[in-house]
Amino acid sequence: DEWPIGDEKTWKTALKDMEFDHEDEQKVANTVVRHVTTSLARQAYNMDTIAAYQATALSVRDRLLERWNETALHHTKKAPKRVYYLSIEWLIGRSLDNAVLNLGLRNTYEGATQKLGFNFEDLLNEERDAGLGNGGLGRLAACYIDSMATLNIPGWGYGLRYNYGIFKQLISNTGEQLEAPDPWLDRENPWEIGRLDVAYPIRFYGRVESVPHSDKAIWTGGMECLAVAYDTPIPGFNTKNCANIRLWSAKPVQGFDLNSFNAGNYEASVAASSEVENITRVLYPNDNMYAGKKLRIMQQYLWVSASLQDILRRFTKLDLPWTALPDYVCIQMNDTHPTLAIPELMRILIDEEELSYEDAWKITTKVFAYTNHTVLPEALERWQIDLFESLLPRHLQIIYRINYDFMQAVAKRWPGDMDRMRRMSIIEEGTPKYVRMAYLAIVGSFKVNGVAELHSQLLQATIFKDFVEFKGRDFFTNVTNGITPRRWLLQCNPQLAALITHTLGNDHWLTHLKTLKQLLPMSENEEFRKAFTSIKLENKQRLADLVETELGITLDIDSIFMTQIKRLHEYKRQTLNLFAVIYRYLRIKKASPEERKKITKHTAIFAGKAAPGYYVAKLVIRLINNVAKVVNNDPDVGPLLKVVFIPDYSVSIAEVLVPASDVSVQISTAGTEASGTSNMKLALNGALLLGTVDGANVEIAEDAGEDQSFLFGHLTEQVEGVRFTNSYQPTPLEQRSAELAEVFKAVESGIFGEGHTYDSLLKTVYEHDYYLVSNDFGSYLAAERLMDETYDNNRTEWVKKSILTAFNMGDFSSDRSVQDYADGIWSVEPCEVPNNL
Ligand code: T68
Repeated sequence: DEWPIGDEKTWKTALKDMEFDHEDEQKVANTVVRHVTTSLARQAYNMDTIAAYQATALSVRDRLLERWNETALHHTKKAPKRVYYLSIEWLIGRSLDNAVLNLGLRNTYEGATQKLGFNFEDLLNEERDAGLGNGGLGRLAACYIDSMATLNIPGWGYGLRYNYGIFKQLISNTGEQLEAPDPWLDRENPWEIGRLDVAYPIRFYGRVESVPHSDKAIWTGGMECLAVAYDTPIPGFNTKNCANIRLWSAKPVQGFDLNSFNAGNYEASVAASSEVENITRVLYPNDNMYAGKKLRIMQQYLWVSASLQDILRRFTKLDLPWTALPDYVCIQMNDTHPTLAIPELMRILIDEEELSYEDAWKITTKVFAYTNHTVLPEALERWQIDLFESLLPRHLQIIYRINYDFMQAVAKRWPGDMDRMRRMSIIEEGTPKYVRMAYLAIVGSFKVNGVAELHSQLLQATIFKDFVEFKGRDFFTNVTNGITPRRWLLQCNPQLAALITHTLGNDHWLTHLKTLKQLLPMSENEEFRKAFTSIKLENKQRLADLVETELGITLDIDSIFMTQIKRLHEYKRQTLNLFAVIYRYLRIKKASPEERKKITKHTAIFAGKAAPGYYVAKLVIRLINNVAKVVNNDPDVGPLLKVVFIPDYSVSIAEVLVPASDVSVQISTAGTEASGTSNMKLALNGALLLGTVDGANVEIAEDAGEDQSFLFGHLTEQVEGVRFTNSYQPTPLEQRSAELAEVFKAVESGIFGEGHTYDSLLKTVYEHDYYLVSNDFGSYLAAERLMDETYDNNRTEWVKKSILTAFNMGDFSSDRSVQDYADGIWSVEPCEVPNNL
């Protein structure tokens, strides 16, 4: 009301000057040049491509911040219910292209920078990926925040600002993965705003004193540090709304060590505590594998404590009773990594806000929802009690109390059922004892979901079965994952996006992906098929160029580009694909020149990182690279088969691979892949699915139409039995698969390098074969044969399948997923920033 302070005319003129005409290339150029001379402190004529990128990014950031501010102001005024997405990983990749596309300023910026003498593509390629994630889980968070902004849902993401993101993958001369640090912040990051004034104290260790006649306790001593906020604005598409990812960085509390001052030890009192700064130093490079490291739990606590303090500070400004918290705040937990938020909210409400335990619990259990991303037992988080007790003594007390009450309730439902109590306890008994984070997440949440239909059913039938009986069916739900069509079609495949927009007559499909269905009849239109095909070929050529310059391998763009891009993991079975490649190679070698003419041309494309400590996964990378060396240089093979391992897989590399693929290889053992999301990206860009009946493949194949996909392999309900047989009544490999036995002999003979190198990899299949590689090998080869026939005999049919696949993917937009969360879990409404603010 007191605005403006000072002279009104001066204010208005200043604000007017900031106004921005979307078509005005000159004005955009001015802002870019101004950033070169001011923000970058360089002479304008001294502007190289890096400087041009940075200045352009800063100019775009200004546009984002205007929207960010307007959104914040509007949301403060309207006070809607907000959702907070807590994810320990945010795999956002590059931001410049995405930002200008979402802002509707792509052409203006391209034109302006061109007039300044730069090629916009070159500028885009100067940007480093923000690689603050391992794989699907981190990328999912990035797609969801894009959709939340686009749907005008009031929401923020919270995460950690790692100084080093996922490691850079190098491949040695022997084909092995090497890991180098990713110093992504070495160049200044134009997409973040450090908010050094937004900082919260975080405590570790220390002691707890109880307060008589109350639930309250006092936690003191130990080590204190600060969590400092860094914001990354996330623009919605075709809306003014702008979301935010707030990342925390650990910082020592300085200048308060009065003891050191008094002792005259000034230097020690200002020395940075390296233990504290290590907390947010590096992203843990494991996916689907629990490691149990102390620094990791410290990361988790710093992150959830700072996020909660921030969320509650915002809520307290509304001046409402604590019982209103669930009407204004919903916290979605991306996996169990933020589960400490449950005892942390309890601690704050009880110890600091002086609520009773019961009142605090009533509130807490209405705030949280939990998304599970895996059924693999080795991936479930369980923290050792002693570690927990020393770091977070008060939280352990609270967890014991939560578990006590919970066990009482279980005992009441099933009197005397001690085995059930043992199974369901949040505390796993034994030496040592553990805290089971998934169970804590379930007990403290109001809703739990899986990430694809099959996965959600499996959760309820297996690892959470007891909890379904306790909580009832409605407590568990499914939200199938999705991907943002802005990045994964408009941005990575602009030609196809343009064809779609042109054919439909508008770009409504970018926010209503199901309208792609209207294009299904175009599969019968020859002219459309031609256009569609030539776009695929252009994208394949772009990838071929990259492979030629980076790896010196020449690809034939008339071959089938088969793509398997994901983390290396035994359950994902890159081996199945690779062994089939070797089998194909052996077949080519044996074939006569006449027979060779009949062999379908394949390009096998692999990319992905292995966790640095995952020996078998790293052996797979080594074998892929050594097979590639032999196959690509064998004159008998020529263009019939090429094998490519693209090093250092990242979001920006995915943006090249996805639109260039003909076949999407999704071949995890049935029942192991929770959902998958590369399957969605590839399908949306017209790749046919070669996959197992697993994760979201099921829904993709169903929507694409069963004829469009090549499914194979044992089904989930068969896996356990086969696995048992493999383990306890093993038969020789030749009997399980003669073809695979032949492949193994070739590997052992040393044609891909010293035979014994791969012993421990082959052994996993010879013995136990937990993931059914040998059992599914035959049907995988059969699926490939069917695929080859279609490609060779009826290319028109192939293109039709590709079109039908792409345009049936409307349900896999992250807009649909986020809307499902908003309606079914969060109960939040859109709160759109008016256009004429
Ligand atoms: C993936 N999980 C699932 N985990 O494997 C995939 N894990 O099926 C699913 O599509 C995707 O999540 C999204 O729901 C992961 O990516 C991790 O990266 C991870 C990271 C840290 C700890 C455990």
